[in-house]
Amino acid sequence: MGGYFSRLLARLWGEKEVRILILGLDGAGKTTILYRLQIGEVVTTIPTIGFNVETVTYKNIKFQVWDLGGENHYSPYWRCYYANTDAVIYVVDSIDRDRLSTSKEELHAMLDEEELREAALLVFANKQDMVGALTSAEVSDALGLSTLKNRQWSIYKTSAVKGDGLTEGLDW
Ligand SMILES: Nc1nc2c(ncn2[C@@H]2O[C@H](COP(=O)(O)OP(=O)(O)O)[C@@H](O)[C@H]2O)c(=O)[nH]1
Ligand SMILES: [Mg+2]
Repeated sequence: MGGYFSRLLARLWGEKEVRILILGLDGAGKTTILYRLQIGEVVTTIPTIGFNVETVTYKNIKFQVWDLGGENHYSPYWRCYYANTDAVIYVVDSIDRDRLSTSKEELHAMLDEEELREAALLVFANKQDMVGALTSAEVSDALGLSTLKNRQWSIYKTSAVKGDGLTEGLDW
């Protein structure tokens, strides 16, 4: 799969740095996705501001991952990372019905940030390999995606452990 992503990402090559954030509640599958992409070494740093950021850099493309919600609730420090973001990949645990409303709140609070006004939104309705996973339409409803204004967005169902749907989403 690494080869496929390499070719896909080659289309984004250029002088300009491309920044993609992978966000979502803890346990959604973000770290699994980052490793699944197999595009480079994952570097974990804990900045002085106190939360874990995982970074993979591939040519001029930088993926950065951290958890929303929990102790990080609406952290003002996230803003340091929002500037010049081209796209946000928002990962949702499609089996975790109890936390979908929290996930929705965090998503909308994040998108309200001025620095992310131009960023495209790709939602991964993850863990589709599990019995009882909500469909992408159900996840979309739960997150209120149809209410988003002036936002380029799309949702894909994925299984990070199987690697399903990731390429389709990134292709978008
Ligand atoms: N069944 C299943 N489990 C997954 C999937 N993606 C992640 N997981 C599991 O969910 C747990 C949390 O994943 P992780 O990537 O650490 O989530 P993060 O907190 O968002 O980084 C781990 O035990 C993963 O193996 C998936 O698509 N299907
Ligand atoms: Mg993680």
